[in-house]
Amino acid sequence: MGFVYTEEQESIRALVKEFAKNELEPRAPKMDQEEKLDPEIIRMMQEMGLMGIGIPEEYGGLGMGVMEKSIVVEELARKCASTAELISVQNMAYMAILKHGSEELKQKYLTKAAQGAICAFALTEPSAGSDAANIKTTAVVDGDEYVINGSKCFISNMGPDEGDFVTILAITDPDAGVKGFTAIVVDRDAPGFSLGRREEKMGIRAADVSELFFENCRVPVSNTVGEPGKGFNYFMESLDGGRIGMASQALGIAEEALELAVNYAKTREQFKKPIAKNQGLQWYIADMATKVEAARALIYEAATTYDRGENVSKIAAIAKYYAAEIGVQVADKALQIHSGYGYMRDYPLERMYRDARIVPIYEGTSEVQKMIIARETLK
Ligand code: COS
Repeated sequence: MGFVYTEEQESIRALVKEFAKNELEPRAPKMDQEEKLDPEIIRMMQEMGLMGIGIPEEYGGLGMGVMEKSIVVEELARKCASTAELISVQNMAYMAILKHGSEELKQKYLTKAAQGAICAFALTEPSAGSDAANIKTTAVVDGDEYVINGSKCFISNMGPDEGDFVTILAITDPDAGVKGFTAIVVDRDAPGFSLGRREEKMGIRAADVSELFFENCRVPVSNTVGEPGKGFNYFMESLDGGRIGMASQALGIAEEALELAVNYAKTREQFKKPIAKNQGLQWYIADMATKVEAARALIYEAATTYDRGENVSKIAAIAKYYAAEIGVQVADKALQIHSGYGYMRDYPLERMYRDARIVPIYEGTSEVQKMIIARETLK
């Protein structure tokens, strides 16, 4: 499809495509099996500036927009969805600080992230999954510190070796509902903060996802992001942008799956002809190609809308919902076309199929996206 990408967008795509081909593709199967990202990969991405794609240059970042972030995530996801996830979450997790944080917070945390510190975003709790407003974690002011108690679960970018700081959502005024929630930055070494178990997952196995515990955890009040009581809005706003990154992750998987399926269908012979000569299989390919193009168009629309500074709640939810669903469908059909080979670990499709399956779940399930789309459409 004929999108007009800027020179900067073309060049970041070329750079990341080459990195993904040369460095990620050969390492991805081992990282999946060992359930760990190669530290060398993280180091290389830090050097390329990918930890701070959206961070302004004055804080040491690349100063790019969501469109560029989408391109980076898409290209990484073609070869390793766990790596794409790290970058997608990283470049969403600092957004509340960037948009609403004090100059002191920006100097401290944006500079760190741009230099390669891994950051996370902690909303989910055992009682607050889709119902994000049902959090229980509290933060009580004691002098110039917060005393935080509670727990978070399924937190990406936090693991035994990863995760330098995390922006959490906590209740600071229990009588004010969502207007009593505050966003607070917690350093990994904050007293009273600890990591629970690292989750064992179906897919994106190399990506860290962990439980977080706060037991009388002490954090300076100056780590408040923006205004107390506005945290829920900041988190929802960050998720709007984050969902475009997750949609790009699904798109990257789908694009790669389609390419693998096409190559295989043209070369695999059965009944004395390439299987691509069968009309039934051609119709699979036609559906896959249509879905990939439609997802790309939605993501492009969402990302450019975001970068123009307009409200993206609806278009981001549409892009995430659609791309997440077709990511699974396209990976599934590509696996079917590869048949027995697709099911074997020698080929990347079984990993891609497992990796694609998370996207309709995290950063808001497909059902939550539909709630948002319906609410916005019925307004
Ligand atoms: N941007 C900014 N503010 C937003 C917003 C957005 N996208 N969406 C909602 N808000 C604000 C509302 O404007 C409202 O504030 P005001 O009262 O000041 O107007 C406040 O937040 C409450 O909004 P709402 O009543 O819509 O909240 P709900 O509890 O009904 O929650 C959904 C709605 C479903 C959208 C929310 O719970 C959600 O996104 N859930 C999924 C969570 C998720 O994605 N989890 C994944 C975790 S990260 S892996």
